[in-house]
Amino acid sequence: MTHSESTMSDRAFKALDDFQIEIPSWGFANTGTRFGKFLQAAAASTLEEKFADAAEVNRLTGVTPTIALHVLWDLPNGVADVPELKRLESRFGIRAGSINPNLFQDQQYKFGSLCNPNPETRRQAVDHVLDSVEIAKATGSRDVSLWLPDGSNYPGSQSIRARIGWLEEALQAAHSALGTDQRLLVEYKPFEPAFYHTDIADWGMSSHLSQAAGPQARVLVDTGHHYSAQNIEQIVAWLLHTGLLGGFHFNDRRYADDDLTLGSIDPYQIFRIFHELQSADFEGLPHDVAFMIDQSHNIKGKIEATVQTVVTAQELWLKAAMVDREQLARHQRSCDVVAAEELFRGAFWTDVRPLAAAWRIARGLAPDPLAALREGGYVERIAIERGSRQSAVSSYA
Ligand code: RM4
Ligand code: MN
Ligand code: MN
Repeated sequence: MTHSESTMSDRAFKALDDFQIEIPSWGFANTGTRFGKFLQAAAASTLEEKFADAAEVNRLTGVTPTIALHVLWDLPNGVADVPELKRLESRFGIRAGSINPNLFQDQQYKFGSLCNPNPETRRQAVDHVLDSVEIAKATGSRDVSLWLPDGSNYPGSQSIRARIGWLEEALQAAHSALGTDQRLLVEYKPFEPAFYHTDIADWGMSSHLSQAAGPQARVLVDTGHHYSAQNIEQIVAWLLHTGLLGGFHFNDRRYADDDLTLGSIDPYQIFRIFHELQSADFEGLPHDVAFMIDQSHNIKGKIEATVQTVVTAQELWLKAAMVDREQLARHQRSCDVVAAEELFRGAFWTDVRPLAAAWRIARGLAPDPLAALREGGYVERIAIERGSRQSAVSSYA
């Protein structure tokens, strides 16, 4: 190995040692579109099955020790379900990750949850968030990750400003229930399910609401929750600068909130986001960002899709680690546009897969997790075990 090759592999190993990502329980369940669901024999319908699947992904990749949970899909009895969850944690070696309230499926939320004009409905929604904070305390989860469907469909049908006030009050109430180590993550989304105005539509609104809620609130960036032309890495840079970046929901999209596999449509986008994060690390800018996946595997096999996502995330993280940031800073200072751009593009085009495979072998993992999944027979086994019952588990669509 030449000197530069060994520097490259040291850098790659360090980058991969630092990288972990949380996988969503709902990525293993049957989900669909608003037109219907296609059921898969191997889909998980119980919390136990979701933990088993998460453990298989972690066995193959070694970088997914936590699973994100949606309260009503995974812990419908609230804190009373936590002892069972603890048993699953020790049995499968997977921990509960972020706790996600469900403020979007019950009938009373037709006109909104935390922003509903009916004070009784707002109270119920706040209570659900407070229950979620309690669950997170009981599971030892740091992050309560909040996404609301709230908004309106027709101009003039709601007071946009009144709803801002209700939201501030609700988030302050949630924040004041947090333990000292916990955080409230505030997710934004431009539209859907509301199609005229959405109460938390962009990062500016999330930033304001996080600051109004309190010092432990942060913004959550879901990569699919932007208009096509938006420069997401610039939003990330601003949130790093203001200290408000709390976490990501990674996925990909071609049109809107498509929840497709990370990097499947535009891998360069994720590379550019990872570059912003790693350049903040390089410059010593403090930040604490949770990496989470938020995808819906409607067409692909669920475990296959999750493994593919994790491997893609590692590859793109590794490509971003290939940027020579000292050299890039020199090109930026001298405004050498083409040299800077070529250095940046060159990192993106580096084939990092051999480095990722070498890292896996060194860590006692299979060099190709997707191939190992196929060879291991796990999916075939659970398809036989689970396939006989097509129970309707609750999940979106
Ligand atoms: C939303 C949003 C949330 C996710 C729900 C299921 O579009 O992305 O993060 O929890 O979907
Ligand atoms: Mn999301
Ligand atoms: Mn979404």
